Amino acid sequence: MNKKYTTIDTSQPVVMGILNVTPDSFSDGGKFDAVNKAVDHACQMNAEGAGIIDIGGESTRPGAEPVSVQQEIDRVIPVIESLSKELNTPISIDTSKPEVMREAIKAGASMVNDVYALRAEGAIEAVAETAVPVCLMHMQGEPRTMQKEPHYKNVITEIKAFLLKRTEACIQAGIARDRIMIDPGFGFGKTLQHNLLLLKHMEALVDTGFPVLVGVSRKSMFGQLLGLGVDERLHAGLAAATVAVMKGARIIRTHDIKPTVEALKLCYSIQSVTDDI
Ligand code: YH5
Repeated sequence: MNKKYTTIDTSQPVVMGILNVTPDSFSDGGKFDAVNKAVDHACQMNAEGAGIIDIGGESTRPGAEPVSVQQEIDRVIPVIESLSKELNTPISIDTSKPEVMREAIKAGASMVNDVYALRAEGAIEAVAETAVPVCLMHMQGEPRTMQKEPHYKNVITEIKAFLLKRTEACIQAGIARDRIMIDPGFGFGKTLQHNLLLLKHMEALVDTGFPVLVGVSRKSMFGQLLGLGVDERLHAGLAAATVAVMKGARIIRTHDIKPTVEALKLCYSIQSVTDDI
């Protein structure tokens, strides 16, 4: 088996571009059209400075219904095959299913992004068999019902403990420590207050030493806070991403590449400017 080590360079903050290949996103002109549109969108995100392209074929939005393994494979694999020929940018597969992880990596994906933190049966093994990095995300409950009544005694310590437990399980299974990233999972079983606390106390996750990935782009926390529709949340999302990165988060998952690249360049410039006094 090819165990070529793939790593994501997080020495500078990285933008991860979201590429949804669910039928509602790219389907008006049939299957080939859908693949072409997805590939074009990824190329544009790459040109705007995305360092990772995150491809997902399963909607994990609150209230979404599950899809089958075959449906997910049919949606994502043609896009990954085509993109991995066209781009050098790392491709991440956003899935919880071990079969999809395996097929995606075979097709050229070089990272796994799992909102279930590899808790599905066989998922840890699927990643351990390969050499790709993985992002472990926290979620309370499951997508269909998670926003009904999110509850924590202490949102920060509980999420940190969950993520550390998952990193330990991964390391036990043979996934090297330096292949693991963590993510508090904004909006996944969290109220507005929980999401704000996670931003306020981002350092607690950064302190674990694992690179922290943050996904706030267009999420409903901004709708709740500001009364804005999904297309009106760019500025708040940039502010939240900026706060997260200034507190040490390293990867921002977003729909809006160019503005996020610009904001993160500012963050990195502030973090790395030398004091001459
Ligand atoms: C994440 O945070 N999120 S899918 C609801 C929205 C807007 C966007 C309009 N996958 C994350 O992006 N993976 C998703 O309201 C993720 N971290 C990681 N690692 C949800 C999403 C969204 C949901």
